[in-house]
Amino acid sequence: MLDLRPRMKSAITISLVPEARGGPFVFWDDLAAGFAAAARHGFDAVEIFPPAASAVSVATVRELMAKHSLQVAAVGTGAGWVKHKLRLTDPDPAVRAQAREFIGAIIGLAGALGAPAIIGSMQGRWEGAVSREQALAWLAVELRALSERAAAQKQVLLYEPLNRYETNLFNRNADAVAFVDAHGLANVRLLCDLYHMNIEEADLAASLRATGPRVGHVHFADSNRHAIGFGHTDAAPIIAALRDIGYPGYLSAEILPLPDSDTAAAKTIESFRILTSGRGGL
Ligand code: LER
Ligand code: MN
Repeated sequence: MLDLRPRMKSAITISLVPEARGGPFVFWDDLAAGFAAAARHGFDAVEIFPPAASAVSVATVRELMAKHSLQVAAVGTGAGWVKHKLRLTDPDPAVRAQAREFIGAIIGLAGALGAPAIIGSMQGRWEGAVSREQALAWLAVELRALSERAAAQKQVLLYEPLNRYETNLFNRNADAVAFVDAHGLANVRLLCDLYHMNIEEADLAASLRATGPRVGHVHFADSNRHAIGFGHTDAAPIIAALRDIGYPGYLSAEILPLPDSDTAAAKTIESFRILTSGRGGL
């Protein structure tokens, strides 16, 4: 029978942030070379991790998109933390305002490229004089303002639960969904990173099924944050869950460039094709 469920799409990461060196990005430093490599490997899209919105020319990216027939899957904001130490839950209101501005500008850039922006490490954490309750109250205010800004660009805002070593706000999808629902944040979707989920969730496929229409983006990473197929995550039930919830979005490889960028990209697209063709496990 004809399968009318939406097709999932492949994406691969390009980091333009030297300070993030050692982080989970496949291609580095050179946007044009990253686009060319993504096209050579047969990806549908790239995910861009810029140092700031002002560092990227919309016209240049649009030219690269047209030249290589690639979409932009998402734009990351992590440089706001890695480079500038800006967090949405910082005790200093001036820092929170700068964080909001930094992310707002990236929402503008992403929107011009037809993509959503990601809030990952810029969510920050509760610590010191800041209670969990206070940090979550600030987070709710900022997610509301930023998701409205995204809606004005006809985009959702992606919020990413991270593992316990990177945040103490939300580590599991169900807790993040409960928070987003409780605050009526209708334009926020979850970025479900399979690497973080491998650390925090009891059952990755069950968690994705429960998250359902709140799944807005997926970071496609194996247990060790290498390409899917290079670790021990059982990816077939995860893809089955995403198919069953009708997930129409990207499987985006936010992974370490190991053993090298090209091998990581090649393994990712090979795994993506096997898994999404319905030919089963790896
Ligand atoms: C960002 O998408 C992420 O997953 C964090 O772990 C930043 O490294
Ligand atoms: Mn991620």
